[in-house]
Amino acid sequence: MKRVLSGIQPTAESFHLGNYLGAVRQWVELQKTHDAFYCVVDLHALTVETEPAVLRRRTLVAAAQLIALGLDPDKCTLFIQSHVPEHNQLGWVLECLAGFGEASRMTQFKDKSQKSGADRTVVGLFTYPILQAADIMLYQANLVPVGEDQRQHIELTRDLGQRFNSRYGQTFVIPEAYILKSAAKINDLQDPTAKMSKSAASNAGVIDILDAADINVKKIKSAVTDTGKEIVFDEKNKPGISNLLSIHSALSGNSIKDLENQFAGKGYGDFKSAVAEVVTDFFAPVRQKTQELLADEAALLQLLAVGSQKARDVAAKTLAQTYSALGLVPPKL
Ligand code: AQP
Repeated sequence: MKRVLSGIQPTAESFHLGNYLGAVRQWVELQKTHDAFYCVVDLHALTVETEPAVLRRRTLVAAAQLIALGLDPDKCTLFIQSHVPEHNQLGWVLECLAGFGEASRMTQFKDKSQKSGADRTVVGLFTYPILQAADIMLYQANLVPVGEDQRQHIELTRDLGQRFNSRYGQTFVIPEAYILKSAAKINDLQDPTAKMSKSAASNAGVIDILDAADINVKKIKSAVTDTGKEIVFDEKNKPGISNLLSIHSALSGNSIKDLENQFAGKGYGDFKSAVAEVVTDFFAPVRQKTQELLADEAALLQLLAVGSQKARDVAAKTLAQTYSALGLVPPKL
């Protein structure tokens, strides 16, 4: 079975619709056909200053939410990144292989550091794609299911893996990004030309999965649409309606063509109500299941402990091979 690895940051009280459609939904499918490793990347979350109690809560909420969204700890290896110290160890090795110039070209770093200014940008934000490369290669992953915004980071991972292999001998599997076109990028409801993102200036265009139904209904009903009346998919001229069509289609399973036919002659109001219903119906059971899992923290931690042990078994092997290839002297046992 081919191996899959992906991670998600516990940097919000809930995942948003973009995280689910761009990434987690693929994770659920891939666990059926692949040897899948999924982690809550809490070390990456340290690139944003967070209260310890908040980080702790968000990490557990993230893990519970992943299970509620369909990850089955019996079918995949689900763990918390900081439980596997090999991530940091391989991260350092890759930092010593990555060029300053190539790390500087990461557009996510450029965008985020520009927003907060150089003095408030930590070095960890700069090196985060390299730690991410370590997250992936530690498990010799073949595929990395992510949203479109992560494509450049996967390219960096491939470059680092190829460089290591050609300098020190075949050590790493070179992974490929697994990005589904249909939901590669879900956009903000208030600014449908920008990706839905938890760090958007306003939360009004972000659908948080764990929010109460009435909040999300209100957000969808106030989504920015376009002039005109037709409900047709046209990303260039009708980005708002196109985004809502993508969301409806992804969650309901109806094709965009079917939806266009179904809503021919109807108004934006009717269409938004239908999108709101699809979204709230889809996520109501997820919210409930997340709450149930969080209510028994000991059981949740036990599930994660099993996952970390499985992850460490693989990670330790890759790290030992890497150190040996580099000429680092192993300790005498
Ligand atoms: N809008 C999106 N459409 C499709 N996929 C998306 N992803 C994020 N936003 C969208 C995918 O979600 C996964 C988790 O990524 P993460 O843990 O790095 O979360 P994130 O990228 O930090 O989420 P945000 O909201 O995009 O955060 P900021 O604002 O900090 O950049 C990834 O696979 C990502 O592609």
